[in-house]
Amino acid sequence: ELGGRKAKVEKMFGLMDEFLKNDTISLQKDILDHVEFTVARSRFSFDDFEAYQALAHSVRDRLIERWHDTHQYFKKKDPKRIYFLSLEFLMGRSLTNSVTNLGIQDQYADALTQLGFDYEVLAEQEGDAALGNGGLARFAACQMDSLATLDYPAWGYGLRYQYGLFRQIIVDGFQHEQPDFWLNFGNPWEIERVHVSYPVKFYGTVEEEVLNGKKCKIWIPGESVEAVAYDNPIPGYGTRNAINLRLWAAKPSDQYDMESYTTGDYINAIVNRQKAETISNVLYPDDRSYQGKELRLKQQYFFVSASLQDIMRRFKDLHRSFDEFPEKVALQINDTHPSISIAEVMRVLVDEEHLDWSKAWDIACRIFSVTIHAVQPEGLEKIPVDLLGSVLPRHLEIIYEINYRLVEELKKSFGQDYDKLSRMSIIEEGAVKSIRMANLSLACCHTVNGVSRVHLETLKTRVFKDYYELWPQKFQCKTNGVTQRRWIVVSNPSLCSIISKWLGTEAWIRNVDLISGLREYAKDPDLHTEWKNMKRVNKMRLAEYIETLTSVKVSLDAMFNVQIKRIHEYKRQLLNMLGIIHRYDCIKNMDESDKRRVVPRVCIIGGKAAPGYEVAKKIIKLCHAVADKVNNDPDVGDLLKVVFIPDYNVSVAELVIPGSDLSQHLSTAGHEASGTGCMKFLMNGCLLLATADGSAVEIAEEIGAENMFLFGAKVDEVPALREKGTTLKGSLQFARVVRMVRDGYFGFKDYFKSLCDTVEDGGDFYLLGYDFASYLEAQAAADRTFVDQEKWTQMSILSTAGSGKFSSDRTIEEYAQQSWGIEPCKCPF
Ligand code: GPV
Repeated sequence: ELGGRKAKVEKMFGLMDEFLKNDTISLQKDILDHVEFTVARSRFSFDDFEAYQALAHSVRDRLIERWHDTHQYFKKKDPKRIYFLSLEFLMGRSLTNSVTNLGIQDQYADALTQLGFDYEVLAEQEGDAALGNGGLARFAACQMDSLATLDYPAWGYGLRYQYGLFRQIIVDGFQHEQPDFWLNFGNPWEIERVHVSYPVKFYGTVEEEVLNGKKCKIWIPGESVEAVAYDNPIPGYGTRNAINLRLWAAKPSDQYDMESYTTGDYINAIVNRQKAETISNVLYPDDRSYQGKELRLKQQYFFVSASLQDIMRRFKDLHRSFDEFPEKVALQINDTHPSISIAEVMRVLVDEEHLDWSKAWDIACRIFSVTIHAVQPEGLEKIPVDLLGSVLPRHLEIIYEINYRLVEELKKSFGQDYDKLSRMSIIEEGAVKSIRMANLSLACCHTVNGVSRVHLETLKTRVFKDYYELWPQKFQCKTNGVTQRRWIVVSNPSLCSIISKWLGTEAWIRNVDLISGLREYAKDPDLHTEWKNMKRVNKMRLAEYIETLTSVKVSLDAMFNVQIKRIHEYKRQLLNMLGIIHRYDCIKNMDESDKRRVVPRVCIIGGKAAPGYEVAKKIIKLCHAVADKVNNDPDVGDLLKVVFIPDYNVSVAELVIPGSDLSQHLSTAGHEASGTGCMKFLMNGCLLLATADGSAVEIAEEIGAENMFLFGAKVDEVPALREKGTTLKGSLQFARVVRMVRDGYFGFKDYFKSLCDTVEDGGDFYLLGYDFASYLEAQAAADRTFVDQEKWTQMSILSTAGSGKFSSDRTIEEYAQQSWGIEPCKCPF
């Protein structure tokens, strides 16, 4: 029997190439089949969206083929696997990325042209998968691409939200949020796995039981919800490997409410059952603020519990004893959001597998590593004890036990230093007694990763100082990266061709270090010509997009100056706005001959404000108010345009970044853990105007500080500057522009008052006033350079050439070697 099955498997592998051909005719046939049988339209009449759906399904088939092969192979080899747990993944669109990674872009483009369709137009039909907020979530997506491309045996686990990040619409310059019901028209990129489902329990009580003469605890849960798997294949580039991103959706379970069915309240019983689905309904749209909400905790535990059941089932299929668990399993927790998994692993090992506590703890400590993305101690997640005790009573007990043992151990090192012990404790005493999820992670994880060198320093010296002194070896720097597949190959095909042509190879797409080979040609006039043409075409595309969305016409000769990211006070979009106002004010006071020396600028801003974040929303309104005034002022003309791009998301970024000349990264030093947007701009040859914060410090090392525009207070100057507080005076220029806003020069005087207050009157926590002069100087330097197009182009080439370090491939290699201890497992077919 076994021999028979083996022969069958061999036969299947042998037939592999027989399936799904990629020549033009086969692709056309597949697309038309999907038009008829999947989309159920007649092949004689279907529109662009239906064509996109059919196209997507034909790509999906090819993904599934590789994905099956990869998992069959992983199963055969049984390597140590990395499981990447994240509450957020910002995948964006899948079509072009998948086709590119499968390596059949030209074939598809031909096939579609012959059918009378345009590949690019169809690609535009796809909506974004926006199951995340910002950098943290997009970074998770980039890491998945690198894990697949580098052939690592990896799984991603997350939540399948029905509603992704809200859509931003702008009405009279104000942000409004609309639900993103992204699944309305179906999602061809996921595979519903009705048979892969697990019960997830909540509430209830903990009871004591005697088992084999030993006392043990058992959890009698009060509610059960079913987690159903939805699989999203992630193809690698230049490999047959395709890994899996498994997202869980909540469905009602038929356990536990049988009672109501028999008592006759049939309708209510069904309505109540349906409430289970709310767990995976909606993504929390607040970047980095923790409010101790029950639903949020349930989301975290729901996806963690389902994922761990899945991981343990897979492990038990092949292994008998949990002794081998750490040799086969690495669990990465993305920020503290999934850290309840530590308590869950302990619960399963101790309560269900009946391991000794110390044995179980030893296993837990060998499998977990965590990456922290926060900078501020106040930004760390805390869960009120009462809440945790009600939703997960057994987990609360387990956390108390972990903490008890932790504190006993800490006493050995620190004696009776109670201040220290209480800082390091997992339990925070106080008005609201809470669980510090970061401390739970620190106590257990073998590795605690920072996302840039500056960030790791902050973790060591400020945020987790006590823990660093105790366990310095746990702390590691893994500077973030982004995938050049999406951020160059897919979103900037002309740049991609230029790089391949000048390097004489496409190998940089998998081995991005080669990109430094461009340095040699940084002064080559032929390369300059190609480079400038590429930029011009990308700017043209962006200009069209801007005009369609905002009706503002922009000049392609202007410098496109861009700031796109979530709106936050620390990211200082307000500094950008005040700089724009200053520029406007200068132009207004110029005579015609002065004006001729002004470098024309298009200032592009995009980003979402968390729905409850008032200051951020006022900044968005200020952008619009300033834009209204400036764009309609005949004194200004093309010298200055201000554009707010609504509903910023991944696919908007793919369009905007390649068309930018200058990008701005203005966080007050010490506040941006890393920043990853800057890396995408860097790869695309956009110059950076930035503070020496997060990864910008490392970018300056790679490309040379002279090739970017750095400004502002340094990380180690900030605390002292803050101390000085009220005595710190911003420049006269700063006072003047803030006054313009206060006086209602842009209207909405009362509305903007509190916004102005945040940077004046002794406030100005983020030091806008202090940094203003140096910001203007950096902007002036950018102007001077832009006039010298040769110099600018050279800096632009050197930016791309120096971007190699900032590939997520490098980041993932570091994680694989330093944190996870995993090896590639490349599907040979
Ligand atoms: I904490 N980040 C985020 O997007 N959301 C969060 O809740 C938190 C951090 C970001 C950081 O702000 C960026 O500096 C960083 O580049 C990114 O996470 C990825 O590490």
